[in-house]
Amino acid sequence: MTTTKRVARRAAALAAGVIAVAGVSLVNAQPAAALPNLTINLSGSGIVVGTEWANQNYGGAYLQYEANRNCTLMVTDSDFADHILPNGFDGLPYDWDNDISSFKNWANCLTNHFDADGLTGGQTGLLNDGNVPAGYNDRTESIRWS
Ligand SMILES: [Ca+2]
Ligand SMILES: [Ca+2]
Ligand SMILES: [Ca+2]
Repeated sequence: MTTTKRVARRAAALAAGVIAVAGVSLVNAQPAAALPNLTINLSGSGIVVGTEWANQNYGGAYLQYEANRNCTLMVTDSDFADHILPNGFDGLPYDWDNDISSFKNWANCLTNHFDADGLTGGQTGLLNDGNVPAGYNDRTESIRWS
């Protein structure tokens, strides 16, 4: 093994150790269901187009979605989408699937919540601010804005 390779492997091992320690401290500090606040860029950034909260009435952890423009006023198009919410498949110690309970729109957007990944399964239809309708509470796995 070359010196370069050894250094790379050592760096990888150190990084893995840091991640493992961070994961343990997260688990120890908070219940397993605790979710982090995250900002997600859909296409560019700088303009908030939607905010999704884990609890009803805009409470608990949130996902903030940004883009580089407003939604168009036409509601038959698809301005932005998150096809897969942040979840454990990336090795993350949390999972935003099936947790969203309220949301707000910004920048002329309306939000459509889908039951499954990739804008599939049942959907709420485009809605204005509020709690996710009872039948879709804690079921969202992908989102579309128009
Ligand atoms: Ca919830
Ligand atoms: Ca679901
Ligand atoms: Ca639109």
